[in-house]
Amino acid sequence: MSEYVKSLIAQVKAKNPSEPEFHQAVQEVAESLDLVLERHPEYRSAKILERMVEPERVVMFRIPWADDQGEIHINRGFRIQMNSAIGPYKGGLRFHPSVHLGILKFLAFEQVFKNSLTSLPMGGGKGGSDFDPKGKSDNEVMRFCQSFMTELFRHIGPDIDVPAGDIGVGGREIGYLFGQFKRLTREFSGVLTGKGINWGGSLIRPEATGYGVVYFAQEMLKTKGMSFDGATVAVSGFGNVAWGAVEKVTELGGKVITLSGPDGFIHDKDGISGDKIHYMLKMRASSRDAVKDYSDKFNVPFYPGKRPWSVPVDVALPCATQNELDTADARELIKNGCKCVCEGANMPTTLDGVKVFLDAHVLYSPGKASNAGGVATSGLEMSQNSMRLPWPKEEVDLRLHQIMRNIHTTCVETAEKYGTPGNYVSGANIAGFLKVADAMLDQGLV
Ligand code: NDP
Ligand code: 2IT
Repeated sequence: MSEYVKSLIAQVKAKNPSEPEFHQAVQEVAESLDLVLERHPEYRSAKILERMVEPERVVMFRIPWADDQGEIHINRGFRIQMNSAIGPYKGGLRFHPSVHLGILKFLAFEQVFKNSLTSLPMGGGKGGSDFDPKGKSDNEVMRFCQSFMTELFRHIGPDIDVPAGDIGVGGREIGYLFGQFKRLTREFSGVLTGKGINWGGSLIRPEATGYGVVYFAQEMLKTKGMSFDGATVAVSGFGNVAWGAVEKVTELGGKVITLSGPDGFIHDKDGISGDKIHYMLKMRASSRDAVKDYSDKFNVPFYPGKRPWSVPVDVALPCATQNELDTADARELIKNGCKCVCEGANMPTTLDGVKVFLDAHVLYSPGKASNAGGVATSGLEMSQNSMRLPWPKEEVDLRLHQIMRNIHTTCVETAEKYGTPGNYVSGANIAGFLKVADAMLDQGLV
């Protein structure tokens, strides 16, 4: 690592204390950029990276709401408008008790590079709240979403900033948020993505992140003459991303044998297919947030408090949350013969875990490349909204598939060009960076 990058990381840590996830995300990107910054002194002299680690704008606000008993609660809301060099800010909203400024800054930072990789005109942003949707009634969720939007609406717009879902924010929440935005602004626009199909949403958006992960993994496997046909697959999580991934793996002839939740993981040797995939949606909608329900229903082993990475598989798809796969997990996967790790979640592998995969030369892709199908399809939803013309399912899926293939090619070619063949981390970081950096140079000191 160059002295320049070392000192940049040190500055970020000093200036943003108590934000370890943000430090982690910046470090991963900055370490990949050494050679780029050496070859292009203009980025250094224009302080492009120093600008990129500072959000263009952060909005933080109070969200008061009343529960079904009339008791008043106060949550905290955020929107990080990270970078608008290549398009309006774009990125999801996360509702989870662990949300704080640092988590959303890490996600917004990742989003900038991810959105750049999609080749669509989208800048990077992220937002959310420390609200815990677990165990809340429908009416409570609605009142919370309305209160959240009552402040957020003044900061977003279809050409300004377009939020979407993430952990804890799915179709139901997007509906309540959209309703309140429309009421406050008297405007029916594509201000959010992940909308319902009857009111501006895109077909395939719910499946898109998971499908995209599998399309990307398919391309990775192809480089080694492998495929999903007959492969065993470990998936973590059981939310939106995991669900789409399980469905697509199964369609391609693979067998998903694990799912996980905050309570532990299940091991279904027969594979998660048919009605079992549908049951994942029921589990998520129950707002119990427990994967044990699957083992009770289908009578398969449940391992409380454990992660799924000890089960021997050909492919691992981490689809739950950040830092859910550490060094020991990475070593265990490799020892058991895993050949490909393709991230569905954002930053699910720790920095040291990533090094284990890279040193072992297993196929490994960072989330910002392999989970870009979700936001890419959000971008396609924005296009359809602007045209006021919905596309059929086949067209959206075709475009999604093409975008994932292109991202794969971009990562492979960029890694090669910058002397790190086969390294998807440097390929994704460098390619994502270059497009945004050049746009920033073009637009002057802003
Ligand atoms: P969901 O809310 O549908 O599912 C995520 C769930 O995973 C949370 O409810 C959380 O439960 C649970 N979880 C937390 N820790 C663990 C763990 N260690 N093991 C298993 N499950 C755990 O979210 P999504 O499926 O939308 O998102 C999953 C990941 O994918 C996130 O990293 C997200 O940022 C990323 N992503 C999502 C996209 C999208 O379009 N939705 C697009 C691209 C990336 P608990 O609340 O109890 O902690
Ligand atoms: O992390 C992500 O890319 C998302 N949560 C999706 C963002 C979006 O705008 O669709």
